[in-house]
Amino acid sequence: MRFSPSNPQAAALAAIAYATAVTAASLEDVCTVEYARSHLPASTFIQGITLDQSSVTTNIVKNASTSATSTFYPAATFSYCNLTLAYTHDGRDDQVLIQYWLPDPSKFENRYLSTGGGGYAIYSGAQSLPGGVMYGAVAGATDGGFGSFSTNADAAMLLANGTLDYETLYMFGYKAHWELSKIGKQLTRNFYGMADKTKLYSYYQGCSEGGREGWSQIQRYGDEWDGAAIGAPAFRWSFQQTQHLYSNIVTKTLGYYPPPCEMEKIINETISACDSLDGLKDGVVSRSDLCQLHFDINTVVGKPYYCAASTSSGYGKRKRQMGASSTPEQNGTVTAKAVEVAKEVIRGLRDTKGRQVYLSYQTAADFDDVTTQYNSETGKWELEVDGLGGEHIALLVEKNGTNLSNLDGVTYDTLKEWMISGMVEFASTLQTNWPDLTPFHEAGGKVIHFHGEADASIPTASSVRYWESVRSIMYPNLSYKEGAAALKDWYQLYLVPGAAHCGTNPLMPNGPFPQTNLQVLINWVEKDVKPVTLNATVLQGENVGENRQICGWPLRPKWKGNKMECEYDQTSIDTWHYDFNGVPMPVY
Ligand SMILES: *[C@@H]1O[C@H](CO)[C@@H](O)[C@H](O)[C@H]1NC(C)=O
Ligand SMILES: *[C@@H]1O[C@H](CO)[C@@H](O)[C@H](O)[C@H]1NC(C)=O
Ligand SMILES: *[C@@H]1O[C@H](CO)[C@@H](O)[C@H](O)[C@H]1NC(C)=O
Ligand SMILES: *[C@@H]1O[C@H](CO)[C@@H](O)[C@H](O)[C@H]1NC(C)=O
Ligand SMILES: *[C@@H]1O[C@H](CO)[C@@H](O)[C@H](O)[C@H]1NC(C)=O
Ligand SMILES: *[C@@H]1O[C@H](CO)[C@@H](O)[C@H](O)[C@H]1NC(C)=O
Ligand SMILES: *[C@@H]1O[C@H](CO)[C@@H](O)[C@H](O)[C@H]1NC(C)=O
Ligand SMILES: *[C@@H]1O[C@H](CO)[C@@H](O)[C@H](O)[C@H]1NC(C)=O
Ligand SMILES: *[C@@H]1O[C@H](CO)[C@@H](O)[C@H](O)[C@H]1NC(C)=O
Ligand SMILES: [Ca+2]
Repeated sequence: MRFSPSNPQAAALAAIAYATAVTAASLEDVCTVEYARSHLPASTFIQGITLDQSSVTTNIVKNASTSATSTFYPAATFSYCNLTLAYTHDGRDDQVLIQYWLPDPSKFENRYLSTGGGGYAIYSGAQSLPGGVMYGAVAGATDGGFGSFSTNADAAMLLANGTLDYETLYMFGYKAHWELSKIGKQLTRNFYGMADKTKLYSYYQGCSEGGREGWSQIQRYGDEWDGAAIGAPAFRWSFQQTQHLYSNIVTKTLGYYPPPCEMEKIINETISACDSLDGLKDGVVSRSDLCQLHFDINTVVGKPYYCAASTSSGYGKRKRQMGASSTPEQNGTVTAKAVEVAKEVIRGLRDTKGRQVYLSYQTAADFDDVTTQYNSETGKWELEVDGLGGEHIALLVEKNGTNLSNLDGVTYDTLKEWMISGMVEFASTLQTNWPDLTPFHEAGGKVIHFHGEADASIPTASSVRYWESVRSIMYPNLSYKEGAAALKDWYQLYLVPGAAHCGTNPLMPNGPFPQTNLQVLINWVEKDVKPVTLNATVLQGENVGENRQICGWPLRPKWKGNKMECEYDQTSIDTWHYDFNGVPMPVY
């Protein structure tokens, strides 16, 4: 974990010599293979790694632009140098590819940003990188050593049936990101000729698996980061991935496989009924807690639903699995059984003794994991194995494939066993819920952590639980309110009203999304502008472009005469907390 520049004195002298020259240089001057090679960190500056000087590629991209309705950054136009290179781990015949987008020297603002992936990807295409470059940051991404930028970790995870590739597991878990940022920061210093004493601000931005990757760094390498904007992290891995199968087991246990349209109707009715509980009738359930406390889903029984036949991959279909997605016309009335499925899913996994094992989605979130599949031969809706949940079991638990063909014999107790055994097995790699952030805090780090309140893929309460774990571990002697206030100085959690998984929600188009997180974070880190509410924007629908503010947890939004207040409501807060009395260990 140590490194030393090969010749720090020479580097410092050189830095001074060309510091002024570089900021005056054009992209054309610096975006060449020769310039890049001669400004790489020393090839062995990280113990155990050798940079491959001959692998460097560069190309200039001029006037790239982003749209005003992008999720993670606003509209901007910028030019950059796209630099790629490879390195190997000594003693291993591997190759890791890394990619950096370096802003025009005149636009560089002494910032570095690492970006992450989603699902089993450590790199989800170039969509994360603009967020750095537009703010004068060098933005980096890695392929994790999985084979190429378009190869995900799952494709490299299994060497043979029964044998995981543990290097891949650790690279995906946290190593690849540490290497990416170490190399990226030194490259940035060299490339722009920064003097050693000049501060290089280091940031992370990512959502979902990318959010887990971010926490993997903050938890382990606290002093490497000045700030992180992290959305809906896929952490507490073995619980999170296994819980994707919980909804399937609910339908199996109750013996009822609802047509997707029936579940969609339940959501639509829930949204209509709960919209106004937050004090503002805008089509957005900004208080899923009040919805849970005051809305009786049984009232939906008997309501007619209708969905036309469809062959497209529209709402209500499995979005993350391959294959045909045609559904027949669905016409009926909501059954008591479907409502039972909905209630059981929202309650979260309990074992057969009735003890709580894990948490679940918020009321008014889509029932994505419930999705059944239509059997055109029998004309019936049947059990479908959730893709992400099945993949975790097949790949990392059974270690012999990437999907699970069926859920025969699987019960609530099986899910519990998978969650707990995975907590042990992946504690040092994927679990990523270490709650002591002292090194990060002591180094002055800041986190903006956000999570859509209607997330249908990673339960919103999962983020609340982690925040609560950090609060109780780091401020054990403070009251809840005092601990929350202390945490707010450096770790802020925001639940985004109506938002889906790492994005906007078509069912609640008037909800806000915190598009400018990186700017807000930069202002906090570099100018000490501590957010009170989180800046957000409506990104779709009739109010597109309008500014909104999001309340910081544990405060909750409540409109009084069209004015939003952030209120403290203990009864609502309590609905977010679960007592996992079915798990014999603390689950952070
Ligand atoms: C980029 O935009 C600038 C400013 O609008 C313009 O002068 C320049 O010609 C553009 N370059 C390219 C390659 O499009
Ligand atoms: C960056 O460079 C890599 C390697 O040459 C290339 O595959 C990729 O398409 C480039 N990206 C852009 C945006 O130019
Ligand atoms: C594992 O076993 C399955 C079923 O026999 C087989 O289809 C698959 O190719 C094997 N995978 C590997 C990586 O050996
Ligand atoms: C639910 O609401 C959406 C959007 O408001 C609508 O498109 C959809 O048809 C509704 N679904 C059902 C089953 O009523
Ligand atoms: C749905 O079924 C009801 C009852 O059978 C029928 O009256 C109605 O016309 C059907 N609606 C559609 C759009 O098919
Ligand atoms: C994978 O392993 C599990 C547990 O050992 C076994 O039950 C299952 O049949 C195996 N599947 C394949 C495709 O080999
Ligand atoms: C499971 O994986 C196998 C091999 O990759 C593939 O042929 C099959 O279609 C997959 N099944 C599902 C349900 O995705
Ligand atoms: C909490 O209080 C106990 C007892 O006074 C003390 O030993 C401990 O160091 C305190 N912990 C922190 C984190 O301040
Ligand atoms: C806040 O968001 C608005 C758009 O909703 C944007 O114009 C403004 O620049 C943002 N503020 C910051 C600090 O990013
Ligand atoms: Ca509302």
